[in-house]
Formats: sequence, C-alpha cells, structure tokens
Amino acid sequence: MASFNFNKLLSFVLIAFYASPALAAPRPLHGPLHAEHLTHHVQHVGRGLEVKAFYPTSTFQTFGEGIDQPMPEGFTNSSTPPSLNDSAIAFMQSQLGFDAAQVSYRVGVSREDGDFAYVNQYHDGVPFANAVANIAWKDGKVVAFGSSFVPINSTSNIADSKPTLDVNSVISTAERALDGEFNSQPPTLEYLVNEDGSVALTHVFQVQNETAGTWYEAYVCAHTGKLLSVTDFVAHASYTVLPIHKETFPEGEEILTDPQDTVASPYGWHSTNGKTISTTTTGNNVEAHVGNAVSGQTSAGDNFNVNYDATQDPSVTSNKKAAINNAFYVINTVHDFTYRYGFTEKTFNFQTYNFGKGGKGNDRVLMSVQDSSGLDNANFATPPDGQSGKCRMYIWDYTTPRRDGTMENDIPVHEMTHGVTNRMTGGGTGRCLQTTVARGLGEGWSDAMADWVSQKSATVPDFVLGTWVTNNPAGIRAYPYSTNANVNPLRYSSAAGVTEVHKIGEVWANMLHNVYAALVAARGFSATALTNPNTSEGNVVFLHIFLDSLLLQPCNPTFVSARAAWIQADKNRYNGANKCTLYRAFASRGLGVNAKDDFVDNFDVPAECA
Ligand SMILES: *[C@@H]1O[C@H](CO)[C@@H](O)[C@H](O)[C@H]1NC(C)=O
Ligand SMILES: *[C@@H]1O[C@H](CO)[C@@H](O)[C@H](O)[C@H]1NC(C)=O
Ligand SMILES: *[C@@H]1O[C@H](CO)[C@@H](O)[C@H](O)[C@H]1NC(C)=O
Ligand SMILES: *[C@@H]1O[C@H](CO)[C@@H](O)[C@H](O)[C@H]1NC(C)=O
Ligand SMILES: *[C@@H]1O[C@H](CO)[C@@H](O)[C@H](O)[C@H]1NC(C)=O
Ligand SMILES: [Ca+2]
Ligand SMILES: [Zn+2]
Repeated sequence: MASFNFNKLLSFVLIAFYASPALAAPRPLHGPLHAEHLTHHVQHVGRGLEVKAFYPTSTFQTFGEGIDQPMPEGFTNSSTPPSLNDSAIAFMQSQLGFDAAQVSYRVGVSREDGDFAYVNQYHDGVPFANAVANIAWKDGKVVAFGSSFVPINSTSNIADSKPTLDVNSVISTAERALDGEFNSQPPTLEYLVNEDGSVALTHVFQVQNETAGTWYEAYVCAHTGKLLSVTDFVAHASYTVLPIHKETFPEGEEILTDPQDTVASPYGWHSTNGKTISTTTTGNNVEAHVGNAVSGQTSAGDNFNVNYDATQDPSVTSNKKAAINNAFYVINTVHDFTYRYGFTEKTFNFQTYNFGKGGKGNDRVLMSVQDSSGLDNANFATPPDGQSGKCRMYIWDYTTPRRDGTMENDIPVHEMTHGVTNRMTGGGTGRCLQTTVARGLGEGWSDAMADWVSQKSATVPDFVLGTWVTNNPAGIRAYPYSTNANVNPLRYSSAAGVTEVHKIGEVWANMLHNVYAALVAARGFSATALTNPNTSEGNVVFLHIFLDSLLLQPCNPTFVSARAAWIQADKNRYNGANKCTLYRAFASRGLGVNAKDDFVDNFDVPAECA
C-alpha cells in the first residue's frame, strides 16, 4: 500500500488505491451509479487494497440478415473466399478507418452458425489489452460487430512504445501489491486505454497466490512502474443462507456405466493420448483431487464406486473418494454436453490434448475438492486458453455433520459454467467478463446452466439453487427462478445500482429461466438433449442460443448487448424462428426491444411480435 501514491484525481486515473472506505473515490458527476458498473469493477486485492479497473465501453451492433462489406484488397468476386483474417481487417478498415497496422487478427472460428473473428488494436506494433473488437459473419455478410477500439491520431495522448523500465524491475512491486508471486507465464508488453482516453504502455504478467486462492494479471506502467489495472481470473461465489429446516442428502446416487460421450471425449475420461489409461480421477478434461490425493478408485481398473454417507463428516476417507468421483463425473459431463453445443477445442475449451482440432491444449480443469482455502462457497478461475481452469470446491458448515458442496450438482455445474462463459466471450482470453455488470451476467449464466441441466420434462418447475448444502429449501438466492412473477418479481430495473454480482446475476438468470420456459412451451422438450444437439425442441434450442450468443457478444457485455447477441444467435442458427418468443420473454422482465443500458424497464416487443 505504502508503495503507491494516493491520487486525488480519482475519476481521471485508471485505477485508485485507498486504504479505507472513508477515503472512497468520489462518485463521478456525469452519470448515475449504474453507469460505472458497465465500465468498471472495484475489487479488493492483496492486503486490503482497493482497485478500480476501467474497461472501455464496447459498441455492439447486430445486423439481422447481415450487411455487405467490401472485398479485401487483392480479392475479386471470382477468387477464393478471403480468410477471416483479411475480411476482419477489411471490415475494420472500411467501416472505421483503421488501417492494417492498427488492427491485428488474434483468433477466428468458423462454424455452421457463422464465422467469428476477434481482433486487437495495435499501435507501433504493440497490442492494446482493452481495445478489442469482434466481428461475426453469416453466409458472407457481417451480422454482428462489437468494438472498444479507440481512435489514435496526432493529438492522442499515447505513451511511447519503448518501455523505460524493464519488466524484471517492476515485478516485485506488483507482487507486493497483489500479495502473490509472479508465475512462469511470459510477460507481454501491451497498451492500456485509460478512462480519460489517454493510453499507457504496460508490462502485463500474472501474479498468483496458491494459499489465498488468488490469481491476477497485473498491468504495470512501463514508464512509471505504477500498477494500473488487474484482470481477476477468479470468479468468486458466495452463498448466503437463512436456515429453516433440515433436509436429508438427496436420494439418487446411481451406478453409471461408461457415462462418457466419446464424440466429445474421443479417448474417454481417463486418457490424454489414447494409449495409457489412468486409474485415477485424471484425464483429458479434468483432474479431480482432494489435497494431493487424486484417486477415488475403489477396485482394480476404472471402478470408482463408493457411496457418499451424509451421516458422516465430508472428511472421512469414503466421503472424500465419493466427492472426488462426483466432481470428476460432473465436470466431465459438462465438458461433454457443452462440447456438443459448440464449446470445443477451437472455441477455447479445457482439454490436455486437442486432437489437432485447433485451440490451445494443456488446460484441463483442475478440480480441488474439499479445498482447504475456504468454507461455504466455491470458485472457478479462468486464465486464457492454454492454461488450466482451476475450480475450488468447499465444505459447507451450516449443518452437523457438515456437507460437501461437490455433492450438490448445481454448485459444480455453476462453477464449470464460469469457465465456459469466460472462455467463449471475447475469444478465449479470460479477460472479457470483468466489469461488475458482465460478472453479474456471468453469475446469471452459471445459475441458468444449473437450472438447464436440472430440467427433466416439458413441465418447467421453479428452480432453487443450493438447498442441500444450506439445509434450506429457499436456497442461496433471494427468489426461486420462476415464470410466476409473484414468486420472482425481479425485473431489469432490479439490477439498477446493484454492485453484488450474484444479485445482478439473479436478474439475468430469471430472464433466462423465462426464455427457457417460453422455448419449451413453444417447441417441447428433448430427453436426449445432452448428447443430441440436432433436434428442434425448446431445451435444445435454448442451449444452442446460450452458447452461440457468447461468441457473438462483445467484450464486457451489458444486459442489452447480451440480449442482442441472443436475438442474433437465433437469426444465425434458426433464421430468426424464435425471435418473437425470445423478445416476449425478455420484455416480460423489462429487457424489451427498446431497453437501454440505463436499467430502466422496457416492455416493448418489435411490432411484428406484438
Ligand atoms: C462483386 O459482386 C458485386 C455484386 O454482384 C458487384 O456489385 C461488385 O461490383 C463485384 N466486384 C468486383 C470487384 O467484381
Ligand atoms: C493475418 O494475416 C497477416 C497478413 O497476411 C499475417 O501476417 C498474419 O500472420 C495473419 N495472422 C494470423 C493470426 O493468421
Ligand atoms: C483525434 O482523436 C480524438 C479521440 O481520441 C478525437 O476526439 C479527435 O477529433 C481526433 N482528431 C483528429 C484530428 O482526427
Ligand atoms: C499469500 O497470501 C497469504 C495471505 O493469505 C500471505 O500470508 C502470503 O504471504 C501470500 N504469499 C505470497 C507468496 O505472497
Ligand atoms: C448432429 O449433426 C452433426 C452435423 O451434421 C453430426 O456430425 C452429428 O453426428 C449429429 N449428432 C447426432 C447425435 O445426431
Ligand atoms: Ca484449451
Ligand atoms: Zn459464480
């Protein structure tokens, strides 16, 4: 703390540290509180430092049928189609006037529902960390475009591209500030856009603290040595409860034989090379462990059959094994069904070996069951594609004996979904669900996925998260997710001014619950949705649009841009067949077609849907 200056002009610097809430930054005068939550995230890091990080607003447009763009230079109508790389640069050039030296193609994905490119802004050969853009095409036409690029010209206040300070000279400062250690990921040099439009040159590197469970990416000014911003790779969760009466451990452990989906996991769940098979809970998608123990094996071969005994503490050996096995099963299952719906190697999923199908490997999920760093919670850290996601599952101590969060499937499903949404938004960097609102949406998707996997028929019951671990039928959220507005009164406006990300997430998850119910009412329910994404029932359509929209939406989406991405995803995959169903459901909870980023309810639907 002492190594940083207290800066009085807080609203003009990227980040502010202060020792106590009494010294809090003044509210900006230019807008209501919620405006900040779309562009900032305030967090406590290291030993009580408060960091206010700035993320530029992303513009986002969707174009329905799509708009034309000029052919890139050197291509004619008769030549082979241009690459995503060339098309993306030509689009940025023609629409926005950025020249080729200012735009660099980072990664692209081609699928049946469209082509997607993610590009970075450059200056003097140095990439911008927080000026990014994403473009989507369908049948050769541009259908969506999100951008936080900033115009750079002779009057711009941009730092010199040659660092004054060597990266090695600034690492220790960030380590002290963030109370962790630099890890072995190679540092990068990147530009960072400040709130006032000026642009700093920064050394970017990761600082981790295994004991504390923290994992940051630090942005340190390469000219002054100041810590300017952080990316927080950990999606924290917190489960608040009002215990009413005790429930029994949900009946229903079953012996499943070969549950792996070999389309999604060609070598099964216990091999990374198709040759050697582990007899532990380690494989291509997940490594599940308690402390140093990875084996939940109970007899020779891949037999992992031990019942969880809720009358005993989670710490007894048999319960540890049961929990490791359930964690391994749940995370592999989420890997497999999200794979079917498009969370694959090339869209930045978590696998050790990628079968030559694109993306970066060596990043299976590390699942720490009964992790000793916490209680009554769970979290998931999502570093960039190519580095393992790390999930920590905790024991809950609301009851005697205590209960293991891993034995309530909605918790690991919620956590793994953080990995899905953080990787699929913005092209695999783990950097694009960082504003308070975008993190809130992240919590919402995670609850919505737990809701989705719990559905068993066309009857859509209310969904309550976290009932068993808390021994409370009301669970851990304020209201059940429900189509009944008397049961769940949340509207878009309920998120106005809210800073707690799970509370923001509740608004989004309830909207998605209503979208889900509307799609199932319109199209029915498929009992094979986990392994067959090719049918047209409502639950299948819901999950396709859910995952497709993640690739389309901009970095740090808002409610409005996330909803726009759902509408465009439906257009791309289903030619808009569900447009009115989607609009009506979103509008019923205040996110109508004319809603703005101001958290004012709007109940309008397009004229053709009225
Ligand atoms: C390509 O085709 C479009 C539409 O058919 C036409 O307007 C355009 O002039 C053509 N461009 C070239 C370079 O041939
Ligand atoms: C994009 O194209 C440029 C020019 O052809 C090339 O130098 C660059 O390597 C390409 N980038 C990627 C990521 O393919
Ligand atoms: C330079 O860019 C700034 C925004 O960064 C803009 O306000 C200004 O009008 C631009 N000036 C010129 C000469 O293009
Ligand atoms: C990690 O955090 C703990 C506090 O939780 C602290 O005591 C320890 O020094 C930190 N480790 C490093 C390497 O900074
Ligand atoms: C779904 O369709 C894809 C593409 O046509 C095909 O590869 C896959 O086998 C199908 N899956 C099922 C379960 O029918
Ligand atoms: Ca990967
Ligand atoms: Zn969460």
